[in-house]
Amino acid sequence: MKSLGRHILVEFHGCSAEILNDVPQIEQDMLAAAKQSGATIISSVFHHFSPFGVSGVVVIQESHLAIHTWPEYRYAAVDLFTCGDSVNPWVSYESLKKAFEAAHGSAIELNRGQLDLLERSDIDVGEMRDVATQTLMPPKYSRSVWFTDRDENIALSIRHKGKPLFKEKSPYQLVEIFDTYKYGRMLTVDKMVMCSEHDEAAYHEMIIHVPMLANPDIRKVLVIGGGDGGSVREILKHPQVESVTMVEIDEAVIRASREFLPSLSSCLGDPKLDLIVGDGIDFLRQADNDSFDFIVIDSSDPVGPSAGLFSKDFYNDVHRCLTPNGVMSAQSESPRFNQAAFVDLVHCLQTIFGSAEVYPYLAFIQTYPTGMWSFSYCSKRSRHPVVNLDVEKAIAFAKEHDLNYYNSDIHRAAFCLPTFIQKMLDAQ
Ligand code: SPD
Repeated sequence: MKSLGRHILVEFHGCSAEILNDVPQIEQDMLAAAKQSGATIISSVFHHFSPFGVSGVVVIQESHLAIHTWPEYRYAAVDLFTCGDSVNPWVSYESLKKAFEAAHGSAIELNRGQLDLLERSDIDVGEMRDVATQTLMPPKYSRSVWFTDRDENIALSIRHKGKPLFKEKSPYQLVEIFDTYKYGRMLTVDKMVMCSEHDEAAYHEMIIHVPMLANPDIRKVLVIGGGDGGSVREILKHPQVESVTMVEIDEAVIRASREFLPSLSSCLGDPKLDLIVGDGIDFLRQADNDSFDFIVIDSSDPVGPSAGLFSKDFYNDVHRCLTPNGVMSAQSESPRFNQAAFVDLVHCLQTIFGSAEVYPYLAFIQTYPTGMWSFSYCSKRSRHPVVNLDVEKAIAFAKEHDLNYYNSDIHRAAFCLPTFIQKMLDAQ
């Protein structure tokens, strides 16, 4: 070799747009390309960028492989830099061209550190040896792959172990489960976080126990959405409940949760539960008047199959199907991350239930962008969510079930809205 290293600058055109936007897939392809070329992998870091694109680097003992993708142009810029004779960067080139389904690839090769221009000086930097055995330490491989839930201005990133445990494009959405370092397994749809093992309690305890402990006579419950099973699990902690009907549109969410999120889906086989795979909007349109004491809207965000769960027609049906003392709770998005969706939903509910019967409340959900999340409690006939609370009973309930987030103080405090949220709701 006449140089220290070979650097190939690569242009891939006409690639699969889907692959170029898929962080775990690209990481896997880059690692495979590095291995095939004979490289020793030291670490990898991969990020998703807004609104599309992935950037990442695989550091190898013999230098690096780096990538930046533009899925909207089906284009990837890749550079493959290897030192020494043991690694052939062109093997990586061929491997990536195939992996990205590139219609066209081109590259230029540069020699880096031309030996006839360099002057060598002998230095002793020592060797890394294990203290106890004095054997040479092999390089450690560390990786850094991130899931990012974002809009164009705000993002929340959570590090995970790479390849998703579950990945399926259902007829409605992309359903994935990632194994994260801090939050256990995490369910996402269309690249938005739905819940994670280690912080889902906040969401499910608050959407269920706030309305149920303020209304101890609830016997017939309907859940729209909620395919992971967390809401049903919490509802069934209330022994007076006689029946729960759950209508989830996406069978893939239920299947993924049953297989990979057993702590959430544990009650999906309960005899009190009637689990319907279908469209919640159609279901309520056809449901009888006054048929449920409590309706829970445990939806995903207002895009794709959930968009209709934020509409006036849908909530007119919710109101119609509640018994005279009935109540409902809905996840009503983040007042900061999804301000318009939050404000529009609260206003819509006020026109249907009456302004005095709609109570937005907050919980801190760590894995959702900004952490600040809202729910909305509505009652058909003046069932106040705090005045009606039997505090002693709430304390005993939280203790008996060893709850993680809900307690009677949180119940009351959740309805105290920061001034900026009151202002956004008051502004027309
Ligand atoms: N962006 C998060 C909104 C998700 C709300 N639903 C989560 C489903 C949990 N059962």
